[in-house]
Amino acid sequence: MSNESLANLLREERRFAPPAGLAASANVSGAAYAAASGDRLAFWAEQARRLSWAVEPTETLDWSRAPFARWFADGTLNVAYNCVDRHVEAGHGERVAIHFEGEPGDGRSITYAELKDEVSRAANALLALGVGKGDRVAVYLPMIPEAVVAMLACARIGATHSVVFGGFSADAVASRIQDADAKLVITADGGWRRGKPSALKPAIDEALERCPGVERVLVVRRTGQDVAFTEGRDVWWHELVEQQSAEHAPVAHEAEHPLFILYTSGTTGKPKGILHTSGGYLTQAAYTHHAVFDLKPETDVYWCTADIGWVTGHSYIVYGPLANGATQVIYEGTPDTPHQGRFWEIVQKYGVSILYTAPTAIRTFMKWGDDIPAKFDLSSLRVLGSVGEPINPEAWVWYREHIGGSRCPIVDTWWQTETGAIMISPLPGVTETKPGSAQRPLPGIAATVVDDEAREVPNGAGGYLVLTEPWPSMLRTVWGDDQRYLDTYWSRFEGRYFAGDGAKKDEDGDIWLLGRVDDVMLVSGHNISTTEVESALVGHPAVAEAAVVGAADATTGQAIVAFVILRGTATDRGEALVEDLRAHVGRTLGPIAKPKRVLVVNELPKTRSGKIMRRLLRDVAENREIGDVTTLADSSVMNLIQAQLPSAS
Ligand code: 6R9
Repeated sequence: MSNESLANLLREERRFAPPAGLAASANVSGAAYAAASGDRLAFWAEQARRLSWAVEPTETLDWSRAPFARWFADGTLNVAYNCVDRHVEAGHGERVAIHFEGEPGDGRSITYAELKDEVSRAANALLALGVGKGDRVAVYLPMIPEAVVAMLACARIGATHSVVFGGFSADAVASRIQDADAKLVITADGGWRRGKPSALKPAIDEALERCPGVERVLVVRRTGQDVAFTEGRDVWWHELVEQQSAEHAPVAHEAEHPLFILYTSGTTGKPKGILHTSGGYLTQAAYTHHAVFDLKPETDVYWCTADIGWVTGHSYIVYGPLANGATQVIYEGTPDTPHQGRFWEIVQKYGVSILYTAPTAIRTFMKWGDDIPAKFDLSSLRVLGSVGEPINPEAWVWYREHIGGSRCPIVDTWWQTETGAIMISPLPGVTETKPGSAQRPLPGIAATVVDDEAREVPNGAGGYLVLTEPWPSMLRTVWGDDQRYLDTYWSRFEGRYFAGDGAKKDEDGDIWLLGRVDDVMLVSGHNISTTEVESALVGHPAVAEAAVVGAADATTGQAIVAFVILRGTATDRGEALVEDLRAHVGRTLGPIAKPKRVLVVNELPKTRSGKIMRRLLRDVAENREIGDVTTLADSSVMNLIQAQLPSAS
């Protein structure tokens, strides 16, 4: 990727200062940057003190076997104690930890005292099933409180959890169970999605035909569907867990004890089991949740809409918020059930003050129309977050105006399963925000943009995003495959972690993410970022969502093909609009970025965490057979898209 080709194609001049009130009482001020860069390790040692340690660490970082890191290695702690018990001991037992909202409209509120009892019972149940420290437990559950309880129960006894998306197939679950060599699976009969019970247990039954290492299956009853039960193997959660004692004394584990494995799909090959450990991970999850969302645990109601099967659910539903004693909402279902205002109804009902969601959701809400959120009282909101993909400036501005009432700061948070916690983001009381930019590495984090030869690019230029110093919540390895850890993350640029994302620095040195480098297009010798062309398209009033890919082209090497979803309000949907969109991109970014083809579709292929799978669109654009669709949220989408297209050109 050459420097000039990624340089400032898109000009975004809008700026938003932090609200004065928030700035005056923010958890973290601008002074944190200087304090942390003065002595990064001392900064993290101080952040580690937010946690309760059984043995306080005296070492901060051991980097002697770089890039294999050890953080706080001589300390010991219990992660579940930090997330639950200590809040009860501090007198906050009556505070609500979780407001659970089921999709059918059922729900319950669980206090920290109740959560402590439930986690203790579940920990005792795991022990009764023969699970112990160091064993792996696979969790395949819908978005229900038992998912949180199951993860914390594992953490409490030192078992390592591996959560698998409830939407994944039996094949995907089987390969993950085998790779982690899990002994126990925790699942449910099913969960509610789009008004219907969707089954989970049959996928486990099928997967386990290939997983002889699994001894027991613990099954939560959620939907009441009929399920097959294997005698001697399967046991109901409500029968086993409910009969356990609510007393369980937490034992401290080493800071580097494996807390969880989480598989990233990757584009090719076998999924990678990303390994996270305890003390460093929890330190950074807790610190970033405190700093980036400005959480005030006594008054805020926090809601992260991610699925527990995604890293965002791990760090910003379970570990970060609970370590900080937050009150949060957990919602089981989809945003359009039973109506397209469900999210806003939930914000109004619980008085949500901090909302963390994904650009894909925001663009969907834009498509549904401004009038839907306008029907609800969203005045409780004070901080808005975004994660998962670059957020297009128009979607950012829409989020600010229509959800945030033009008063809430937006934090666009860049991070990865591998980084464990947020790395680059504005701070809501400090940063003057720019729509579409994640802006600046957080205090204690070192990131930059380099060119092909690993040289740091000057302001105004683009290249590859790298992390230049180790951080507490970094992955420790790829489970069972140290070589793959080295090859994937540490071999492209010596001594630097390569994130796989393209990025540019603007004139102020702020970072703009440009999408995965695998997705960058090469048109007549120019590198063009998918993100920038998509943002230009979403900047047109008729467009709600866009995905662009480079398709092989005899003349230009690759040609830009754009798939667009129109807003509900768009009236013209024909040839004239397509021409207008091409011209609009040409005007915004320059003629080189003009899509050769623009195809209007109703759906885009996305993973369950909301990322567009451009690889599949490339298959369509190049008239190839569609590749592996197993990680799609809805695998029928590709058929729909193909049926909608004009016969291949
Ligand atoms: C947390 C999460 C990681 C990849 C990452 C990047 C993209 C995430 C982003 C973003 C631009 C943001 N990504 N947040 N791109 N701006 N704010 O999403 O983890 O599922 O492992 O994905 O997501 O491409 O490399 P994960």
